[in-house]
Amino acid sequence: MSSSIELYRIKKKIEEANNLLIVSHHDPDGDALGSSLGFGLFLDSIGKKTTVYNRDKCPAYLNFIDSSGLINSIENIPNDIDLILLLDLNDFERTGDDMSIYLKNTKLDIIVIDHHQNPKIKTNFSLIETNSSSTGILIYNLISSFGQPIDNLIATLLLTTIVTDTSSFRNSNTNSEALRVAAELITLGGDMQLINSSLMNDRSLNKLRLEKEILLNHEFYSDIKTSISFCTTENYTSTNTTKEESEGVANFLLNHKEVKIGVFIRQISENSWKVSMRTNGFIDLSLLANKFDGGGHKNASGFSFDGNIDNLKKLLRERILYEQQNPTT
Ligand SMILES: [Mn+2]
Repeated sequence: MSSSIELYRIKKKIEEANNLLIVSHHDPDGDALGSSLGFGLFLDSIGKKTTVYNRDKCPAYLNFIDSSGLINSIENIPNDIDLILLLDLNDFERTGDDMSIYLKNTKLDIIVIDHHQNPKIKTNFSLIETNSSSTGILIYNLISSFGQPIDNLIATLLLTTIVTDTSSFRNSNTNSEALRVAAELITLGGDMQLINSSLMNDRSLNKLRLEKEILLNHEFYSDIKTSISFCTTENYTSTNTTKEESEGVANFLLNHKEVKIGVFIRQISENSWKVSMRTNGFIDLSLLANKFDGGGHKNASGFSFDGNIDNLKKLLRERILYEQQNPTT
């Protein structure tokens, strides 16, 4: 089905609903929060009741976003919800355990609006554009179809989705649509200055200390053009930092010209790790992540791993070498 028909069906479905629940993925980024809070504000402005849920709170680097209306517990979801929207995800598991159970048990219709590959949710209402730089762009198209004005708050939230998901227009997913929509959002009052200054001035000395630890753990494998670094729970504790302060390490590793794949591994608990991978078109990282039961995009993906980190690095290196020697076209 063409996306304009999908968009029309979804718009109609939303018009018929009164009390909507918007959910995005846990550990939210600028796209998850900008899309859900931006669309929530828009729905409020056209007279709907809206509840915006995320398992986790707004991270410090996005604290220019007003997330005071966000709920983090499924107990606070109103009983009279009549439609559910899932944004920037396509797998119930990405919402967290509680919400995942809630979604599996609900009889309500579910709309999915997303730009990730390998959709896992079966629904009659989905708007999925893997070429779109952010979910916020799809939300922008959807809001535009209502023919209602977009105010400067909504414009800033939607602009945030593009700036963060393209790493300030530097990732290879930056296309003409991203630049056009960003320009239109700035015309509508989107505050690029606010977004840029918040994203760039979030550095603390503790973060610098954490980065030192992460760089001490850094290794470059020239045969697979891959930089791998990791951060232990001890590194976070000793520098008085949290996982938020290590956001973007995989991208940072990619900033070096010999590096084609940046891998950042974060320790969750003794034998549990979270892996983030970034590239700019070198190999398809979504396929690589799938091999480890993870997911994501071609250029940005991740997975969780239980076991020893040396074993994890060994498996990763073998798999990356295999993918490089057997590229899937
Ligand atoms: Mn996204």
